[in-house]
Amino acid sequence: MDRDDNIKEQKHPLWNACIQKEIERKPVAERSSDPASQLLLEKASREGIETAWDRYEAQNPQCGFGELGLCCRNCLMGPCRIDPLENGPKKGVCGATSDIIVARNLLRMIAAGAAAHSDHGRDVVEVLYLTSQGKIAGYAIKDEKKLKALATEFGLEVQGKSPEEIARQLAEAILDEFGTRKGYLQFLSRVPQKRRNLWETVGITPRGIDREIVEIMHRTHIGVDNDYVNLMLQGLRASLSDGWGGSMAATELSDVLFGSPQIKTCQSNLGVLKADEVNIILHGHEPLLSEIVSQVATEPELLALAKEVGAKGINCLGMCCTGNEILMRRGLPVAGNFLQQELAIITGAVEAMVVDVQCIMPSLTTVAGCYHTKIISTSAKAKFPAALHIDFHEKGDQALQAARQIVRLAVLNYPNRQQQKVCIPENRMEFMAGFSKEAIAEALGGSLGPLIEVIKSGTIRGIVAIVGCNNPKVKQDFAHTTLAKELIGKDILVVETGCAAIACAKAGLMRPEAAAQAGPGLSALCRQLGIPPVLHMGSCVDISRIMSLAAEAANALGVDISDLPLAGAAPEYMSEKAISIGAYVVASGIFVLLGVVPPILGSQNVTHLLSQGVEKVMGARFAVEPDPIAGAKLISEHIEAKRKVLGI
Ligand code: SF4
Ligand code: MSK
Repeated sequence: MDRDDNIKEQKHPLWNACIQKEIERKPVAERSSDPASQLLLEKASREGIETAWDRYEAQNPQCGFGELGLCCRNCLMGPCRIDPLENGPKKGVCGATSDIIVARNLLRMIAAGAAAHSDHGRDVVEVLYLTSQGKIAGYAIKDEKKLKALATEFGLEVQGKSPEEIARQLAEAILDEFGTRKGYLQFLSRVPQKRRNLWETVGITPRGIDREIVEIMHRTHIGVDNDYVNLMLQGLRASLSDGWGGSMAATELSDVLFGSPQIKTCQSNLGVLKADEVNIILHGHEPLLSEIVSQVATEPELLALAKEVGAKGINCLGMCCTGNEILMRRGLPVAGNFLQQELAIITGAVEAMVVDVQCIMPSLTTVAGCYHTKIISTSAKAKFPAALHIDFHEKGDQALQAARQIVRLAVLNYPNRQQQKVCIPENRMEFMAGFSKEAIAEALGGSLGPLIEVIKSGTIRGIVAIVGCNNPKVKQDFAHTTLAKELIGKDILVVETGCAAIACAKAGLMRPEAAAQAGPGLSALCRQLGIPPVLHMGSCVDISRIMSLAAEAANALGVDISDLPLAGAAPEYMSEKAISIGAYVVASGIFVLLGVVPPILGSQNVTHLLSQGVEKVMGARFAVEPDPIAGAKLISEHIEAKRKVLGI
C-alpha cells in the first residue's frame, strides 16, 4: 500500500455536528479545581459542546450491579446478576456466587490493565530490536551506560561488543521474557530476597506476562477457577508480571532509546498553547510516536512552511502520559491531564491532536468536528471513525515520513483556525521534572544513601507515591493536590507519575518554592537541594521507577519492602491499568489508598480479603477513602507505624 493510501479521512455523520442539546450541568467549581478547566467548561457550556462531565452526569444513577461488581456475562447462559436485596437471585445460572463473580470481574480488569502496559513495553522493545539492526530510521541508542547496565543485569557479556550488538541481544532477551519458559522474570533480581521467597511460598512468582494474562482469561472462563482466594492470587501474580516485567521493560528501554530523564524545568496547563503558532498536541502513551514527531517539528523546511501560512512557529505539546514521556526527556510543555483532552480542543487553538494508544476518549472526533482540529490516529491498534489515520509502522523510514506528514498537515491546518472561537486560558505553571531514580541519586551526590539517611533520622517521615488518572466522579485534580499538600505538610516526600503528576505540576506543587508548604524537615531538605517536595517521576509505566527505588532502599537496609515507611495512593483513578498497578504495589508490600471505590463491594469475602486478609500474607493492603484529608491521616498513621516497627 503506498503512503497516500494510508491516509483515510472518513467523513462520519457526527463530523461538524456540534451537540446543541440543552444539558443540565453542575457548576464548574464542583467539576474541577483547575481554573483553566473551569474556564473551558464554561465555554463548552456556552457553545453547546458535550464533555465527559456531561456524559457522567447523564449516566447517573449508574448501574448498581456494575458498581458492586455483581454482573456476569462470561457465558451465554447469562447475563446474570446477583441481587444483594433479600429476595433477589444469589447465584448465576451456572451456580456462580457473588464471590466468584466479583473476583472474576476484578481479575479481568487486572488482565486488561497489565496487557495495556505490557503491550506498550513490547512495542518499545521491538523498536530497540529494529534500531539495533539498522532497520529503522529516526531512532538511536541514546543511553549506552544504561544499555550496558541492563545487559549485564540480564547476564550478557558487554566487553568488546558494539552498542548495536548489545542492544540486539538485550532486546531478544527481553522479548523472550514476555512468554518466558524459564519460569521467572529477570527484573525480579532487583526485589529483596525475603519478598521473592514470599512470592515463591504463596505461589505467585510472576512468569511471562503473556502467560499470566492467558491464564487469567482461562481461569475466569465459566467453570474453571471457582475459588475467590485462588483467583485473587492469580490476579496478584499477573499484576506483578506487569510491574516487574512489562512496565519495567517499557521504562528501562525507553531510557535506552530516548535517554534517561534528567532534572529540568517545564511548563504545564492549557496556557502553554500559543496564539500565534501551530499547536500540535501529542496524546496517548508511547514515546515512540511523540519523540519523533517533536523531533521533526524542528526541521527547517517545516518551520519555513509554518511561516508561509502565517504562524510564528510550531508548538509541540504533550497530554496525559505521552506528555509525561516527552516532558521528562525533552522538557516539552504538558497541556493537561486526562479530563483536559476535550477541553484542549475547545480552546479552538489546536491544529492537530495526534494520538496513539490508551486513555484517548472516543468523543474527541465529535468535539473536533465543532472546531478546525484534526484528530490523527497513528496506531493500527487504535482507530477512530472520523479521524484521519496515518499509519506509524516503526520500520524503515516510515515513522519519520509519517511524522513529517503529520506535522505538515497540522501546519497547513493553521489558516483554518476560527479566531472568534479561540480562547486560550492564561493559566500556565512552571515546574521541575525529570526525577528518574538515576537523576535523584545524582542530585543526592551519586547514590540514594542520603535519602535513606534522612528517612532514618526522621527528617522526612517516609515516601508516598501519588499516581493515576482523573475521574469525573471526583472534582478534577482536587484529591491529587489536597492529598499531596497534606502529606508534604507532614514531612512526607511525595513522588508522582501519570495524570496525578500533571495535576500537582499545574497546582505549583512541583516548584522549589512549594517547599514553603512542606513540614520543617522536608522543607529544609528541599531548600538544601533546590528541589520541590513533590517529585515528577514520569508516566504510568514509570511507576516501575518507584518500585526499583523502593527495592533498592529495602536492600540497602536489609529489610523487605513491606517494612519501609512507604505508601501508594490513586485518589482519582479510572483505568484498568490503575487496578493492575494497585495490585502489584500491594503484592510488592506497599499499602495502597484508593480514592474511588473499586467494583468489589458485592462480595464481602473479596472486600475483606483485599482490605484486611491480604495484609497477613503480603504485609500490605488496600484502603478506600474518598476524602483526601482523611486519606492523608490514614497514610501518615501507616507510615508512623512502620517507623516504629523498624525502630527509626
Ligand atoms: Fe451466568 Fe455463570 Fe454464565 Fe456468568 S458464567 S453469565 S454467572 S451462567
Ligand atoms: S494517562 S492511565 S488517565 S494516569 Fe497514563 Fe492518565 Fe490514568 Fe491514562
